[in-house]
Amino acid sequence: MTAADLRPVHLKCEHRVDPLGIDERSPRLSWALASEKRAEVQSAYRVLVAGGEEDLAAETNLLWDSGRIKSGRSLGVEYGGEALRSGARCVWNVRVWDGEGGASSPSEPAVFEMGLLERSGWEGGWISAGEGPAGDMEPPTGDEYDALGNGLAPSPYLRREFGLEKSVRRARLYATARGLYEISINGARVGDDVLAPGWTDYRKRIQYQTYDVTDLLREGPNALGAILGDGWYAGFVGFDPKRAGAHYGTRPQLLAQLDVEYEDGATESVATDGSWRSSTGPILFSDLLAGESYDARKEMPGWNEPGFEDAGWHGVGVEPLGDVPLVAQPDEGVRATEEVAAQAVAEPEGGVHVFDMGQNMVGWARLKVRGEAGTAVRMRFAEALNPDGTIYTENLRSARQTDTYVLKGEDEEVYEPRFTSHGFHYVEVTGYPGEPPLDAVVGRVVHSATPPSGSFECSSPMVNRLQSNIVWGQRGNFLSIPTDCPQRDERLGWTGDAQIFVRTASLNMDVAAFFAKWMDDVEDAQSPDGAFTDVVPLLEGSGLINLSRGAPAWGDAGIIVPWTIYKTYGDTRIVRKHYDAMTRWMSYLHEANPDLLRRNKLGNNYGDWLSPEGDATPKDLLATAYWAHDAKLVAEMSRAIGREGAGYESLFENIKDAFNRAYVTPDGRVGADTQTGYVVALHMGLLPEELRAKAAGHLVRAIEAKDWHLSTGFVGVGYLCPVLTEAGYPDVAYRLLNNETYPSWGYTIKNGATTIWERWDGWTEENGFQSPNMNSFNHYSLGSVGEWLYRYVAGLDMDPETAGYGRIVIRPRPGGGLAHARAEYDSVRGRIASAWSVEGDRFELGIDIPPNTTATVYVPAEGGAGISEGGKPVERAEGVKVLKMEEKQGVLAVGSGRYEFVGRVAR
Ligand code: RAM
Repeated sequence: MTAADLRPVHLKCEHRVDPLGIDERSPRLSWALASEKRAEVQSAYRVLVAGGEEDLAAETNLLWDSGRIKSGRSLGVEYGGEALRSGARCVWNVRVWDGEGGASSPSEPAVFEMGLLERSGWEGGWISAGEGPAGDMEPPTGDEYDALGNGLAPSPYLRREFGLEKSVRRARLYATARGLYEISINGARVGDDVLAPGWTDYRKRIQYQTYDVTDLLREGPNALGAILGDGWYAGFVGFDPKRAGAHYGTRPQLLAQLDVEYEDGATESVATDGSWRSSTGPILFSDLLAGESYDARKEMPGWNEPGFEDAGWHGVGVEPLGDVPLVAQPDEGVRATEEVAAQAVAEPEGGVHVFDMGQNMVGWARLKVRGEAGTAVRMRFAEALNPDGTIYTENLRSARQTDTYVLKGEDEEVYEPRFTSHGFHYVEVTGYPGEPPLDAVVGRVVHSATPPSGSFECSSPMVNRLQSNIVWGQRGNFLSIPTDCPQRDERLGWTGDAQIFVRTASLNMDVAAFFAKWMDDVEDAQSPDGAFTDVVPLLEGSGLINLSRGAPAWGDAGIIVPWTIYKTYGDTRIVRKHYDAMTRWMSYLHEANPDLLRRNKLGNNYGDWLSPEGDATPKDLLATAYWAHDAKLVAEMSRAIGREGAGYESLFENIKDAFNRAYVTPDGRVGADTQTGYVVALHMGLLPEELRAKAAGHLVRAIEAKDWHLSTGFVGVGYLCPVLTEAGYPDVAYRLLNNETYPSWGYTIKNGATTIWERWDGWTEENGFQSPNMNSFNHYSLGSVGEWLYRYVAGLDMDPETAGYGRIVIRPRPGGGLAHARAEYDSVRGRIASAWSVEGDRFELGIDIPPNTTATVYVPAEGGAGISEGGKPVERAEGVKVLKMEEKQGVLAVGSGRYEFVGRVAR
């Protein structure tokens, strides 16, 4: 019997598609399911893993055969075959059985490959340019460099030639840097990662990347070439007005190893050692915040190919491997994923051209230019314009974000920087020879390449713009770590921003691997007494403000982020891995606050950061609420991994009691009667049942008191619309959504926002720009309303009792004047969709539910109207069970499949 209908698709290993170079010794395998039939389930599976495609197809020499396992499981199946060695390439597939016992065909094969698992597998050491300090080399000169005057150094170029005597069967390059690197073989760039190896606390953990370079090698002479940048390791980081030497190091170093396997099975390695040569070249300096300065006249054609005359080059310094763990990059890495064409170019001053990219974006620009050798073209990047059309750069603080290109004088020259990144909507070009055409500048969008997973769209252009702004904010700020902003001298992994946005992020893109990586950073930064930090990776000794530990709603990211990843992706390993860190945090809070009100060891207590009413919401109230929330989440995570969670459940109840005694009145008023106070109390389940409705009423009154506007800051904003909707006030939530006056999302959009602003009043008619001291136009925190768009407006949600969308809830909330709304989401179990439209009182809802899941569906049925599916009364529809018919809606249970419902809404 076959069940050709049920198909395993989207095979993933460690959350990724065909990952190369992983160091999980028992990799987890997952698949989603697709089928055209209704109510499909998986009753069993069988995974096969082999060392190559042929063996897999023939089912010979298998590394692992799971056997037929009777189970509906499709997530996180641990590889259970023989131990995998460094570099082992594994090809696998899965077949599944449906509810009737029919077998599917095997899936398309997928691949994963092990990285360098043992430290002893690394043969070389860390190499750096020259023998002495980097200052040995010719320093850049000129006004531009002098103005920086802080030791920015030219980028080292490193090379080595080697011969290969036989034809190559396979070759892998493992590479990393203290700093940033770009590597090439025989003149061809290796891979498409940028800003590798990414940011970690380099004193605790350094990521390496793995590349398949088989096709780049040839029999005979070959050459490896690398360019290094300062990056987070040695460049400007955060608001430190000097180079980051104080944080990690001062001169970049490369560690790389090329492992070659010949056709005859013999192997050979070429590693970073004393045989490499070094020089400087056209990159005068390249810094994440300062930008890049490139003199094309200094290019060295052929430097990364064999046969290049490198007699004038220096040797290299070699440092031993050291004992900082080298780990395989667990996520997708950073890449340039898209190009943005300039929309317009203006000339606000003679010779100053300003390109409008039509979108606030993050990355850099590719410049196309023709002119005389020695001509310097300068590009400055900004998010906004002054009234006279010149670029507004004050809000960048000390981040220079300027790239300079000096022409070599060829026909057409094309330039892109390597080791920098800018946040910008406008590019100012000066020194361009002649009139620059519109395509002289092309925007390159750079971010952690988390795969898109969801989309939301509705009938309101403003709301669609909001969704777009959220997604652009996510792309721009997920750059190896979740940052607060991409433009000014900050760009740090602020934990509060990450926790409030993570759920929204997980709907827009597959962030499972990205946050798994960042949680390692979070644990690296945790202080010995258990406190999670304000920023991750932790930056110590950082100028402007004194970063702290333990801040409410910031440190709590150490609980909320892994919980969200567990819930969204069904990933229990992230919970297991960080469970001790989480319990240390819980003890830290408890020891400091034995009376169960969180008033001690708060670090910098930011409160409801950037709320239009300042610190009106008592900070200790927020702190205590978050602690209770942590307790509840840890209890749930404990159960998920089979640990005792009861202690945390009672802790939750006890904090809840203390919270009520301290902040809640008998008529349901919370704290200082602010919106955020009610929002957290309701969202976190802190009120006795009988006071919930009252408190929700007070929340609505508090909104009315602001003339039906929100007054939430970073902390309250994410849960505001969900809480209103859950409490029976979707109309109020929609009112906030549709507002176009200050403060609202619509106000920022009316004023030209194409990303989420840091502050509700980033720019106002009355006052113009907010203080340049802190005014980013690309911060995602206030975009945490995004989850409400998916989960409530479109109604695509997960049953809170399950993880990984095992049970789905489809519950659209038509309203707000929307004629239609739609969300699609590639969950770990397969594609989910919910699309509704209203015409008159006719309500249509089309949904997709993936196999092996079930859904509860709420269909509006005003006045007890009947519901139909596929043209039939729902009672007779295949695969639909009516759970309840209520006065205004029907509650249905369905299995997988596509369904078309028609119900009725009030006119
Ligand atoms: C600002 C950051 C960040 C916020 C902290 C408290 O400097 O931009 O968004 O989390 O302050």
